[in-house]
Amino acid sequence: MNKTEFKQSFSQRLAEKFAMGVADASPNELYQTLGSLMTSTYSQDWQQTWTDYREAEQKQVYYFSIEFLPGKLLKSNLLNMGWLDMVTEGLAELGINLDDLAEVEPDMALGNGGLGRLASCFMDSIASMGLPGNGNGIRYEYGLFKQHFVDNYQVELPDKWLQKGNLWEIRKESKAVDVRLGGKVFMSDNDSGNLIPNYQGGVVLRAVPYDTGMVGYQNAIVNTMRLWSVEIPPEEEENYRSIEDRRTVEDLTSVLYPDDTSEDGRKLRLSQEYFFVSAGVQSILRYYKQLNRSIDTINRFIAIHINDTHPAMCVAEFMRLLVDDEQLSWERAWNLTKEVMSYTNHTIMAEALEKWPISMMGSVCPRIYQIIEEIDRRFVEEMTGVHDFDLIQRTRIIQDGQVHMAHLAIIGSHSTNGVAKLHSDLLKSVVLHDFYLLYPTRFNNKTNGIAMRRWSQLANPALSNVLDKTIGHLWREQPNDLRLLLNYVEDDRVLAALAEAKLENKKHLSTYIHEHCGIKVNPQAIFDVQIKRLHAYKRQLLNLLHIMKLYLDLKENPDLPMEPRVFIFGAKAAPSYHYAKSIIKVINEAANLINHDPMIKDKLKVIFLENYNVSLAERIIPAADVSEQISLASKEASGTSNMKLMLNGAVTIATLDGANIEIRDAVGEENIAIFGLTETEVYQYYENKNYSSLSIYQDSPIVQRVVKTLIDGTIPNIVAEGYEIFDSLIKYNDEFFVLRDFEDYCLAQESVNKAYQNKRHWSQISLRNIAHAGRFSSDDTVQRYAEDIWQIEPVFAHKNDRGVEHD
Ligand code: CRA
Repeated sequence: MNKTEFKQSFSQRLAEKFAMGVADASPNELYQTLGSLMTSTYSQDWQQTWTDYREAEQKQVYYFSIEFLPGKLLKSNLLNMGWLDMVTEGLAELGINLDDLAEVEPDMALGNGGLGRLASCFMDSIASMGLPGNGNGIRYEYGLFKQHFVDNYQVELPDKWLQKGNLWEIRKESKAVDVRLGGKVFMSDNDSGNLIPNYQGGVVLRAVPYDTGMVGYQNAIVNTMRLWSVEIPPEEEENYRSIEDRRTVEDLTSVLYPDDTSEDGRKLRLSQEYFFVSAGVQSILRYYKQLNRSIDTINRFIAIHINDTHPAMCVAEFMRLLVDDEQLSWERAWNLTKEVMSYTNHTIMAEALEKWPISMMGSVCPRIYQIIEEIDRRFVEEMTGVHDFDLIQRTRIIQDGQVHMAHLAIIGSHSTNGVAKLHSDLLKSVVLHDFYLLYPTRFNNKTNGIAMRRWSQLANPALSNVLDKTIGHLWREQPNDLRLLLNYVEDDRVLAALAEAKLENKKHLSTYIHEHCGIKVNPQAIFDVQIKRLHAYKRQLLNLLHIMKLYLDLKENPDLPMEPRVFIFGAKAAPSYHYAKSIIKVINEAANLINHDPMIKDKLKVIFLENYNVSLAERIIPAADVSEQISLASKEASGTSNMKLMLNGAVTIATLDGANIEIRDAVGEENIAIFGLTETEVYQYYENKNYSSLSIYQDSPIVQRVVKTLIDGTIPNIVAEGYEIFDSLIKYNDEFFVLRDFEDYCLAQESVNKAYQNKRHWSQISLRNIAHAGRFSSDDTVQRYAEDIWQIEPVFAHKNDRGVEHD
């Protein structure tokens, strides 16, 4: 389609849909029109992709994830369709600004943070690499809560993202499946002497899929993200007369659990997990059976990926279908299951390694529980005599009345990976060491990556223009080409152009900050950014304590030589995570104090932006000078905002944690500010049990002075929160070693401050960060998953030798 044709089709579609012309239409009507033009265009490719995959009978991967965080799809779909420039211009000629339409689209926020965003970056990359892959998840009626600050406290409001409909999805009634929950089950012989399950009681619910096209980057591939929604099967209607009864059903896919670490709403959460696992696995099997292939070869056509433990029941559900429905022997089914399944671990935080009480699992999905018991029994039997008793007891699935989901995922799959080198090493040496002894070859690393197109081309057009002019366009397809930028590290014009682009982005963000917080910030100041979920281990508190130090220093000496700084936070706290919410309150009160202190002028500003989400990230990241990646070493499995910020030229201040280590290796020591304990030192403290925050506090006047601001009235309105945090540091021995890393952090911050004074030098560091970011492209990450774990190939590879017999 060329621009003239586009303009024509657009106006025509608007007239058909809304019976009006451009001048009368609202941004929402224009957005709906553009969206419908896009979906009707890529639908042909979508259908063709389905057909190609089926005809090619190629192996496909199904990525099971309880979270997906795509953000907005309008611009990224336009980009991937190759329409972005044409549509931007065409609309402009019609007097429409594309950005106004993009504004209308609600963020699709069906995830909490890194885990969900990673899943969506993978969806984009899998399609863009032409790989046959599908997403499988839940269509939550409400996404992650909307965060508001009231009296500087976080308040959560429901995210009604579906209120105006969702134009990217298609409800596929014909692909619905039924899922059984609750009741009782007993096994009996059927006429042919096979064991079959008999169910008593419980409910049968309909899982209806809503498919969203995952448009590949200019390759005519459109993959599918399938999200399941619950409905009452029409034949069961009479059993659901009361509103309460209906509501219990609807609740199943109504909310995303906003807490990826705590134990709330557990039974409903478990039901959600089984619901989307069962629906997904059933539909995969139904599809496979249409191919008329022997069930014994299913492992050559299907790969199922378990993204964190939430979908771990895939193992048992797949077994159930093979054994109960397909009547395979346990041994045959088990071998197939292991070959089909693979698992990614995303955290070493113990509370996130899911465990379910056996009583609960027995009541939610009794047959699944039986199967898990049998897997567990056979595991113990197989290992007995080969490994020592204690090791077997520690690794078995059912222990102390609980089902250990990570154990199920590891035992029932052929691959377990971590998400950064350090994290994968820690899995082998500490967290999952016992399993590493049992299955050394199953463990591998796949460092996370990011969808470069969204986080550079879409989010940062100013930088993209400079890159195009400097190194040509190829980096847009091959992010490793960003390295060419290194040839310009001494080129003053390029350095100035990069600085200019950054300043432009900072001005945009300043306007947004002024509009949303009423605070004027100086775009020439250092924009220092920490954006991620609020969690104690991520140590937003460390950042705050350093800010308080700067504040006190400035109060003492208003002429202190320091580059003006704007500290920017974006973070949601889980609603039930009291401590994290107290941190938000304290940061907000400190911000209020500092921002309105006339002595401070614009040397120091603190901005906590409300409702951090993908779209806000797209605004903040291009404007960042400094990227805060300051988790306690060993705790952040990988991180991905670190990669996005680096790609946009921010300089990282980091502990040696997660993927920070790989960023350091890429850019070199001189282009990153590293501080703090190493993971080895952290573990030494654990081993020797000799960490004492109190002695650090007592020995360091600076630490004392800063920590006291929490309780001495320096920061107003935080009596309860101040004490809570003070106690966490002093009375409860500072779980995440904030005080231990404090002084080193201040030194690193001071080095950043110094470096910024020399603008040319700063731009050089920034340039080197951009130049080395290419290695964190999720295109490469999914390629490694495809080769090492899933054994899938691009459909083109097959198309080329179509006709050659394969099996
Ligand atoms: N919270 C890790 O903590 C990691 C992402 C994606 C996390 C991050 O360091 O980058 O996963 N873990 O791999 C997680 O969700 C349940 O565990 C995260 O997003």
